[in-house]
Amino acid sequence: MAALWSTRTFVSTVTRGLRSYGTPAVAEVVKTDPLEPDGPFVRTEIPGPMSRELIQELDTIQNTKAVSFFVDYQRSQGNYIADVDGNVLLDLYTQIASVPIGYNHPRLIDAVMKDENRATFVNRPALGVYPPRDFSARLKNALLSVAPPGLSQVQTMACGTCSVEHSQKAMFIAYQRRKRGGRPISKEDIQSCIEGKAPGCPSLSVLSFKNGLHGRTMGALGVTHAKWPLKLDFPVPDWPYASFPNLKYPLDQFVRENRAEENNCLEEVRERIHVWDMKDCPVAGIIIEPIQSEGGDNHATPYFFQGLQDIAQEYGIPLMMDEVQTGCGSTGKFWAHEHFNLREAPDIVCFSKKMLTGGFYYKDHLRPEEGHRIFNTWLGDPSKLIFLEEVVNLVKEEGLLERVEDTGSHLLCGLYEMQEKYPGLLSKARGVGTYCAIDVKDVETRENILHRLRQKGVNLGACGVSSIRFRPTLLLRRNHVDIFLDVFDSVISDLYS
Ligand code: PSZ
Repeated sequence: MAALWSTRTFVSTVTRGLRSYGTPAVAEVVKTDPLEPDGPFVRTEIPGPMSRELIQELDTIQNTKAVSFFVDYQRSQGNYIADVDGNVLLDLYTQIASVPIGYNHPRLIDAVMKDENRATFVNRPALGVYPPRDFSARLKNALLSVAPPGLSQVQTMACGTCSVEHSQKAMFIAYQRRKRGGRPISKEDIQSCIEGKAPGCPSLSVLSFKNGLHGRTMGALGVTHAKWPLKLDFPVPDWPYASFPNLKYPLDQFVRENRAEENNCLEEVRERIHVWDMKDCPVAGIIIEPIQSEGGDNHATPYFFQGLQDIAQEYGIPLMMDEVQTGCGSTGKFWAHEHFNLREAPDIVCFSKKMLTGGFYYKDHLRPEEGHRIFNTWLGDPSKLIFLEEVVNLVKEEGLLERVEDTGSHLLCGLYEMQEKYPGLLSKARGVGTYCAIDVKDVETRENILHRLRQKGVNLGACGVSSIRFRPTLLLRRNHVDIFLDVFDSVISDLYS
């Protein structure tokens, strides 16, 4: 039985340098992390017996329908996730895109062990009221040292949704402040807002894009237009959304068609702004993902984003880039919007996931004047800044952005070869850095492929209608990609025959 599930053979093929996807395979496994295993190891079905037992137990307490398998985090290392049944999988999905430098990275373990960090781990402050002495230094070292060019204000938050929600509030506050034109907040404003009525609670909206996902709280759901389980049964605000460009890939082969599509979408943005203005629910800001992620890894070109910034500026409203999933290096630039050559920085950039803390960078004009306006109890967690500082230092010291670019081009070449080899089944290989995806002919086949990949020691995720998406750590190397491509080829060839 064990032999049936074992994938060790793939590793030896790779290390002998027998395969080549576009570029020569490495002769030896280059170890990113000395503790990382040489390859996946599968000894049971996944989820295995222990996972199934734990799922059953948990199911008596909460709904477990989304659980894949139970994890042994102690034994997970680098790019490999270990489950409770003794299986070790190459993890190309990494906790829904949120592990920057692998499991149990020695630098993070060292940070936990340091005496001087103990108080930060043990005491969780209400950061807006009782910040620790080193808080500004930590913000500077961790967050501002990688701030998107042109943004120097930052607010931490607990998670991605929370960051989006509070960014929207920053936009609404700025919008109303401008509308008041210097007039102080009135008694009527204060009275009416407590009752949830105008003028204190104005009718305002945020424009977003079809298939976008920005989070699950009510304001974030107002700009989220993907996957029904997020929205069904909730009284979500009725805000405008425009179509996100539906481009043909590879982008450089369909420039003319794609330009026309992007122009149509930009026109739709203008039209939507106008319609909501007529409805007396003016658009106070625009939110967009640089690569639409949950919605299917949909890309748009710099032309589109530049055009969107022009529209935002024309209407005098902020443009907010949701980099919760794209941020922190996996596109080969620290922020995905840096690929767009925008005339100036977006007004707001939200982050979370690989950044380990949630939050948002913003321009000065979005800074609230009063205290307690963008506020909650914790406002994040400074212990996450300790980890982020290590991540940021590693990115710089080890040139991880260059590595992502190199590994990513190798991965994309491999995906192009696979779609050529299996036409009708695989299509639309696309990506920037290691932020890659490929489409499968239908959703059932996609689920089947993901299941079989897992049984052979590769953990991957889905997005959109029938796409597979890659969200590895920043430490992934070509030899990991080769391991994946071998497994992928064997899974697909089984299905194709
Ligand atoms: O089902 C879900 O709630 C999921 S699955 C993946 C996500 C959410 N991604 C989170 C996300 C994101 O991708 C973007 C672009 N913006 C905001 C969010 C929300 O972040 P969290 O989940 O940290 O609240």
